[in-house]
Amino acid sequence: MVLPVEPEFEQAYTELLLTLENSTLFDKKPVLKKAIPVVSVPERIIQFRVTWEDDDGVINVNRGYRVQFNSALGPYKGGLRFHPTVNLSILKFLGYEQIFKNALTGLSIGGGKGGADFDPKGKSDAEIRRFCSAFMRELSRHIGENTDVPAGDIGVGGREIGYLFGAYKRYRNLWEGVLTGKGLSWGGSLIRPEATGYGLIYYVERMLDYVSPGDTFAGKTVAISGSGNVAQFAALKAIELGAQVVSMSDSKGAYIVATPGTSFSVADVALIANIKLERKELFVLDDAFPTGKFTYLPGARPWIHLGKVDIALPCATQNEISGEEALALVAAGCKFIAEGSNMGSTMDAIEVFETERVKAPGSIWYAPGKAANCGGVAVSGLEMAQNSHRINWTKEQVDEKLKSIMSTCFDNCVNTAIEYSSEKTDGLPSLVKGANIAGFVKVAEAMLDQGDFY
Ligand code: NDP
Ligand code: 8G0
Repeated sequence: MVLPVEPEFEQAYTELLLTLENSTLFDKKPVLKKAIPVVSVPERIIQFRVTWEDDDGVINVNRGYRVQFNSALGPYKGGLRFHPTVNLSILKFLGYEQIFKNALTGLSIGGGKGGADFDPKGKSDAEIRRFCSAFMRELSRHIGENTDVPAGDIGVGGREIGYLFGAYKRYRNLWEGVLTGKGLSWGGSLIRPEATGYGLIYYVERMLDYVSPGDTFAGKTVAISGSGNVAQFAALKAIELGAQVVSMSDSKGAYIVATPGTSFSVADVALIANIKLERKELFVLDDAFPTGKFTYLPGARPWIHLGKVDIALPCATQNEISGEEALALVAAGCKFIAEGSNMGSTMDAIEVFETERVKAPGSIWYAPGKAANCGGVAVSGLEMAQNSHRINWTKEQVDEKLKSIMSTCFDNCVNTAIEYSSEKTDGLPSLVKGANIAGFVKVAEAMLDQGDFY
């Protein structure tokens, strides 16, 4: 057997294809099958050298990338990831997911992703600034408000977007909405920092209400992984709605509440936000957290260490729930899994969730990232709209639009799953099929109209 050279991309590609083939889509719309070999090759990949000087005056070299995957629906749009593991396989999987996710927002945005194998951990602010400047020296030739609009992702937050935006302006002599996630006083949108985490919770609110009309987050036990942007705001919204958040984690380990019925508090999440801004590990908070409140598990992810749990929200990175961990979640009574992270679940984990859904109707419901976390890119789309009109909406206006986009996305997933299902079950519709089919159909039909295939 030939080993895939792009394992993450192959995983995202195969996962999408299997769900399309396991539906009635190509019986009903056979011409769209021709889109697959076309849509799965990026329109363009830019790969470049980034050299920058560290605080000791030593030259460092990193690899920079931008995958401009698909522009059928609008300018390429998607985040930039700065992490030592970044490579083309990871950026192609992220860019591929982004195409269909962006379609699900209902906005006019194409799909892309980029980043560098640069590790922000242990770097000074001056080093980060020099790296961002050096990265933008090349990237600035390839992006623009009507061609490609990057944003943050893992390792790229508000501070880095500021440095990148400043560098773009200096290289191109243009003030334009070329990046999203900008500061509020220079073109940013209210609610963009909160959008992915809040949107995830709004999506799960619809899932809860669909299964048991009137059901809410109040009193639910919610397990979260990660402690970055997405995890923090998912936790805060869940707490606000009366849920108990029982875990948060980072790449070094996990904190789990020591006593059932207790929860991370708003103050605990604020402590986490502060140390993450300084690029520190969660365990530095051992003395700052209330004594005895949490158990720290070094090197662990939360999933197999939980007591009873109602809702699991992976919010760290790809492949962070294995098949075994999925079985542990089912055994812990978990009924809802929704991904804040991109491709949070392995293929084995999805298989567990989907098999269980069909076998025991009402037992478990899985929402993939491209549906459940589309709130982030959606509010980025709203930031672009505000920039081009040179206006600013209030936080209530943006939050309302975000809620409406998440709700419409949920309905689209449910209705599409029902329309194209080949399942003989009266259980819950497959949100993974619904999301994949709805996203794919929108993009493929636009490509057909535009002559990308015929
Ligand atoms: P952040 O950089 O703010 O936080 C990332 C979190 O995940 C940190 O807790 C980090 O731990 C942890 N993490 C990162 N890499 C690994 C790894 N290899 N193993 C274990 N833990 C890891 O990123 P975001 O919160 O923005 O992104 C989290 C996920 O959400 C990603 O999958 C991203 O693509 C996705 N996403 C983000 C959106 C956004 O708007 N930001 C929108 C939609 C999806 P540590 O601090 O130790 O590095
Ligand atoms: O705003 C964006 O374009 C963006 C940033 C980070 C992640 C994502 C995503 O949808 O994965 C989008």
